[in-house]
Amino acid sequence: MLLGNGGELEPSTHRDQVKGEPDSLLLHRKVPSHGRALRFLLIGPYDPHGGEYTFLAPPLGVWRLTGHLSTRGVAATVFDPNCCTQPVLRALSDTLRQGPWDLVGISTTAMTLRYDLQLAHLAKQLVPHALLVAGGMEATFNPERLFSLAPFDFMVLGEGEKPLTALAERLRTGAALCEIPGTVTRTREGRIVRLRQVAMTREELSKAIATTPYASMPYSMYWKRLEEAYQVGALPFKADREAGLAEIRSVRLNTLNYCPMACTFCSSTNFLHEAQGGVARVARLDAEECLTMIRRILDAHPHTRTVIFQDDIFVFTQDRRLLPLCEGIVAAKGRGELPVDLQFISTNRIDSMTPERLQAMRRAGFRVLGFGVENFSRQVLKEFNKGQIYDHIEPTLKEALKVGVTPFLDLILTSPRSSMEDLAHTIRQAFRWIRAGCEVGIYPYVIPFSGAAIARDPELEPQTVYETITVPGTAISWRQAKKILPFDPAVREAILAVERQFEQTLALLHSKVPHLPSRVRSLLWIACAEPTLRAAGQQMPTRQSILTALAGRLPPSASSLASRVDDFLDLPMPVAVA
Ligand code: B12
Ligand code: SF4
Repeated sequence: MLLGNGGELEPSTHRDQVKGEPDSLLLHRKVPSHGRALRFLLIGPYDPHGGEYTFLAPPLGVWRLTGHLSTRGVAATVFDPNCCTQPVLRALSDTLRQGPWDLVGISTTAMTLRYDLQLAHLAKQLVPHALLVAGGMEATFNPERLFSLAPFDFMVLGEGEKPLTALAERLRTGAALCEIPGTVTRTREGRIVRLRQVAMTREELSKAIATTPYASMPYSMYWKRLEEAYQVGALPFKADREAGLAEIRSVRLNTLNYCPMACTFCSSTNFLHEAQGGVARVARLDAEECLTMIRRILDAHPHTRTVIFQDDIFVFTQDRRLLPLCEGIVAAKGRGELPVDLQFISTNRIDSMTPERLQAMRRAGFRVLGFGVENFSRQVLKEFNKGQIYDHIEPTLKEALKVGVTPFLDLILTSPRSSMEDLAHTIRQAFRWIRAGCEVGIYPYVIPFSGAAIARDPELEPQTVYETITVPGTAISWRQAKKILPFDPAVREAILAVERQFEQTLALLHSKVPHLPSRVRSLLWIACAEPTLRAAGQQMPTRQSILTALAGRLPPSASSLASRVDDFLDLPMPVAVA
C-alpha cells in the first residue's frame, strides 16, 4: 500500500486472481468466524465532490442495513466516506485494520462508482479474507461490469436485508455460500449467476425501516459541517439564518420501497423489478408508522428542524395516507409530542395534488414540495412517459404558492427529441415560476443511468456521449455513458454552449460565494441560456430582468457579481431573424 505516499492504491492484480473464483466451497472456507459474533463493515457511496452539488446526508441504505443486521446478531458498522475527519483512504485503512471483518459491503451508484470501486480495492488489499460484497444501484443493474472492475465475491440485487441475513446465517453455521436469493456470483468458469429475490413485503419493509439506528447516525456532524461551509452564522438577517438552519438541520426518512411511475430516464423506478426479475409490489409505511418514525427521529436528534421524506413519490393519486398523516402531525404538535415548528419536505406527483391535500400539508408544516416536472413541453413530457402531468402543472403550482408552500421543480432542459421551441419554452417557464416563488433545480440533458429505459434504447445510441472513467489510483477504466444529447443539431449545439457558459460562470461565482443554492444556480442556467436562445430566434425574457433576479438571490456581499456575469459569458452574435 502506498497510503503514506499520497494515499494511492497499488495497481491491482486482483482482477486476474478472482477470474477462477468464486467457487462456493472456496468462499465457504474463506471466512471462519470461530464462534465469535460476525462483524460486517458497510461502506456508503463515496462522493468526494459532495456538498457542493448535493445536500449531504448519512447514507440511509447502509445505515438501515446495519440496524436490520443488528437484530440478527451481526455487529455491523457503517463507514461513511463522506464524513471523515481525516483523508478517506487513511480513515478506511484504519477502520479495516480494526478488524477482524467477516464481510465488507460497498454501496454503489452510477455517479460515485469510480470512488466506490477505489474503496473496494483498498478493502481487498487490507482484508483479503473478508467477503467483498457490492450492493445498491450499479451492483443491481450492472453486476457483470462490477465483477470485471473489482475483486468482488458477491453482488446483491435490490434490497440488501434478506441476502445479507442469509449470508450471515451461512457464515455462522459454516454452510456453503451458494444459492442465496438476491445475490449474483461468478462461477469458476467466469459465468455470472443471478439469483433473483422477491421485494420485501410491506411488513418486512416496515420492520426494516423501524430498525434504522437514527440515534447512531451522525446527523449533527453533517449539520455542523454544512453550517460552516454555508457560513450560516455570518448571514446578516435572523430570518436568513433561521431559513439556513431549517434547510441544514434535516433528517431523512424513507417510507416507500419504490415509485412505479416508470419515467423513461429514471433508474430507481426499475430497481426492485430488476432484483425480482418481474414487477415488484409497492409497499410503504402507513400514517401511524410514519408518525412513530418521526417521533423516533426527534428523540434521537432533538435539534431536527426538518424531516425530509425521502420517498421518490410521497403522495399518490389514490392516496389514503396523506390526510390522516397530516392530521396526526397537527395533533402530535398540539399535544407537545412534536415541536410546533417542525417542518417537512417531500417529493410528490404533481398530478396527485388537490387544494385539500395542499392545505393539509401546509397545516402540518410541509414547507417545500418537490415535483418532478422535468420539462414544460407536452411533447417532451410524453417522451419521458410523463405526459399525464402536463395539465396539472399550472394549477398545482398556483395553488401551492397560494397556500404558502414552496414548490421545488426538477427540470431536464432537453430530451433526445427536444426542439429549440421546447427548450426556449422550458427556459421561459422556469424563469416565470422562479419569479413567482418556486425553487428550481436544472439539469441540461438526460444522464443515462444504468437501469433507466432510455439508457437501453438502441435508437438513442448515436446521441449518447461516453466518457472513460478510471478508478483513482489504479489503471482500471471503463467507458460510461455520460449524456444523451438532442437529435436536432441546432438544439444539441445550443445546450452544449449553454452548459459551457454555465460552468465558466459558476466557477466565477463559486470563487466568491461559499454555497450557491439551487435557486441561484437555476437563474444562472437561465442567464446562460438567454443569449444563445435569443440568437437562435427564440423569445426570451429581457437580459436585465434575469440579471436583476439573479442579483436579488445572491448573498448581499456577492450581488454585484450578477452584473459581471455578462463579462464571463462567451456571448454568441445575434442571428438576424427574417
Ligand atoms: C436521497 C437520495 C440522495 C440524497 C441522500 C443520499 C444519502 N446519503 O442517503 C442526496 C441528495 C445526498 C443524494 C446524492 C446523490 N445521489 Co441520490 N438519491 C437519493 C434517493 C432519492 C433515495 C436514496 C435512499 O435513501 N433510498 C432508501 C435506502 C434505504 O435505499 P438504498 O439506498 O437503495 O439502499 C438499499 C439497497 O440499495 C441496498 N443497498 C444499498 N447499498 C448497499 C450496499 C451493500 C453492501 C448491500 C449488500 C446492499 C446495499 O440495500 C439497502 C436497503 O435495502 C435515490 C433514489 C432511490 N429511490 O434510490 C437517489 C439516487 C440513488 N441518487 C442518485 C445519484 C446519482 C446521486 C448523486 C451521485 C448525485 C450527484 N450528482 O451528486 C449523489 C451521490 C451522493 C452520495 N455520496 O451518495 C441516483 C443513482 C443513479 C444510479 N443508477 O446509480 C439515484 C438512483 C436517483 C436517480 N435515479 O437519479 N441522493
Ligand atoms: S416520478 Fe420520479 S421516481 Fe418516479 S419514475 Fe418518475 S423520475 Fe422516477
